[in-house]
Amino acid sequence: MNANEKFIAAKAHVDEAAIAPLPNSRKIYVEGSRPDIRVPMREISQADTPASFGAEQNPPIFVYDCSGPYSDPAAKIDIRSGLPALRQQWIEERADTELLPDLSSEFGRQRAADKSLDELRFPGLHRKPRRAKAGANVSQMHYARRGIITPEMEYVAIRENLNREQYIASLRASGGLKGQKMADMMLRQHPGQNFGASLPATITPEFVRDEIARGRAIIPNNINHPESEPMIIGRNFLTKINANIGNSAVTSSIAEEVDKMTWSIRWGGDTVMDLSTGKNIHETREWIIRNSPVPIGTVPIYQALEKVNGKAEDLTWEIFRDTLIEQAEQGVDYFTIHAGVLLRYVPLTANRMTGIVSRGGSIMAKWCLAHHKESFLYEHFEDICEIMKAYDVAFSLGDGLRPGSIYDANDEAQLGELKTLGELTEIAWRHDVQVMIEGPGHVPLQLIKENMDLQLEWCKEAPFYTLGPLTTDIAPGYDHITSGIGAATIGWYGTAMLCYVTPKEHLGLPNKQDVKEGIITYKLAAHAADLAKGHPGAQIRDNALSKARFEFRWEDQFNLGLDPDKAKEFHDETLPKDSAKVAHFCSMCGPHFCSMKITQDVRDFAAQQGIDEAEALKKGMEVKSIEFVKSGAEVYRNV
Ligand code: IRN
Repeated sequence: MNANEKFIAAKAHVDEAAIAPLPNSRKIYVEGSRPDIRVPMREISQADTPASFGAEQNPPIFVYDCSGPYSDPAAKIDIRSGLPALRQQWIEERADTELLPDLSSEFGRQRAADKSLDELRFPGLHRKPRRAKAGANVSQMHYARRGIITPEMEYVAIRENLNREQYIASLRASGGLKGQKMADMMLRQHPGQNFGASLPATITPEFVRDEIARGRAIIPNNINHPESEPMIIGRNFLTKINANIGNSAVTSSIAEEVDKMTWSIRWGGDTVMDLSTGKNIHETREWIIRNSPVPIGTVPIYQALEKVNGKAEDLTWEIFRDTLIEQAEQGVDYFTIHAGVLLRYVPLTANRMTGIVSRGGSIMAKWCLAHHKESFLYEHFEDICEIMKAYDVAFSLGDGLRPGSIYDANDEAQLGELKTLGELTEIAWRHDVQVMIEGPGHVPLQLIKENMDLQLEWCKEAPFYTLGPLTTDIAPGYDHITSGIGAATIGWYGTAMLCYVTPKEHLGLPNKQDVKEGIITYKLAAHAADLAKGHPGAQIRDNALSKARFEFRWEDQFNLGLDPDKAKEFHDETLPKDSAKVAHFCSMCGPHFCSMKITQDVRDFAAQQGIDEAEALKKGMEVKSIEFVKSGAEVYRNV
């Protein structure tokens, strides 16, 4: 049996590694104004501070949790039936949608009728597709502009606050020896420099509504994906990350793609894009959406191209439109649409080092040149808006002309397209359709700010969603890092969502390990941006981890990190014994050179002598220097 056949045979299978609880973590839910608004968070508990550091209680830390029911031991997961339809009630209550008797896309109907596909088909409860009633607009932007705060908006407001009030309360209540002082220390945050963003101390549902109404944030949640837990993308909120998965003609199966989705959200993927271009795209997507608690994005032109056997010039508006409807009725939450690749921009790429590197962009450029006509995506943009608002699919306006090398960064083709994306944003907003804008690509550090500033100006602050950018081209195999640097920088300047890049970028289809590596790299880039912007509460986790590190609470240091498994594995490589988990040193500096241990000695010394820390430091340093000279090369033998 190949991997796909095994999966189809088992069907209930979820990769154990993707659902095992993270250490010392518990899933909690914060209830909103009604009992069915239950916002998930991960609570990480900590050990008490050892007596030598003052024997305090350390309160639990709450972190954002994208993993959905997979990390809830009380949830019964069977991927054959899909996840519970969390938002169904909210959608129905609005009474502005209707169930369709059948799929309305031609292709969807054909696939449904094809008996030979039965084995591959998602077997769970068949959801009839839903669409807006005639004349209705079901986008969150439409509700927001009419002053309505939806349950989705309240949900994301609670989610963005990371339960900060509860955290502060538990911190104060925990008392400990230093009580109030510890609370203040844990909460102290640097003000950050936020380049024009306006971050409120507490995110309220009203603030969320306002940001969506003015187009500065989006909640991607198609009415046909009621399984999704609402999340928000906008520069006045936590920076989000997207993970790309999907098969190619060369490799991977439905099983592997569902596994990659659950794996991505375990490590913190806020959204997942299914970029499948291989076999059974329709069925693969159905399995992914029905089992995904995070929004799913796609690039519909990829599937449209499959339908015309890979011949870009054979694409038509009708085939594309049918594909949009097919995917909207399955529940795709946002579509990448490369409508800014205009005929007149294509010649501007002739003198580039790396031409057009976007898959969608190159397909559209080829079509425009073959027909010598303006792109049908551009010409039919208002028709596309009509489809988007009938299901609440958000636009992710594609950057088909993004630079694919440092040499091409911020050139005329790229910036011409960006301007057009700004014009299209205004058209979409006239239809109350949610929009984000895709960005590059490859950009050296010194050009990143200019790129961000132009996007804010031309696209009227619609959320920017960038692929990195890679800040140098010289490290194939390490492009998660070359791009993570750019991602943190552009995130700080105001990008709302960062599309991950894995170590396999430019080299091959990522496997599960690459997916994890890419996600962790992007989580840290996003968090670095949140710290720099001064997002309220972002620093709490840093403070907690640093305190654990200083107090040699090794297990807490691992558990509070983005990748507890790797931290523990690295530590245990040289000091595997349990006794090392309370030791006041690690194998990096050994027992005599640990700066944290020395600082603590200095503080104790100061307390004993009744002198201040600065004086003690001076004295302590003298003592240490004598110790240093005496111990010399002996040190490492003691480790
Ligand atoms: C994000 C920002 N710019 C591009 N992206 C993502 O790149 C896009 O959302 C999609 O997931 C991926 C490939 O897009 P192209 O190559 O078709 O443009």
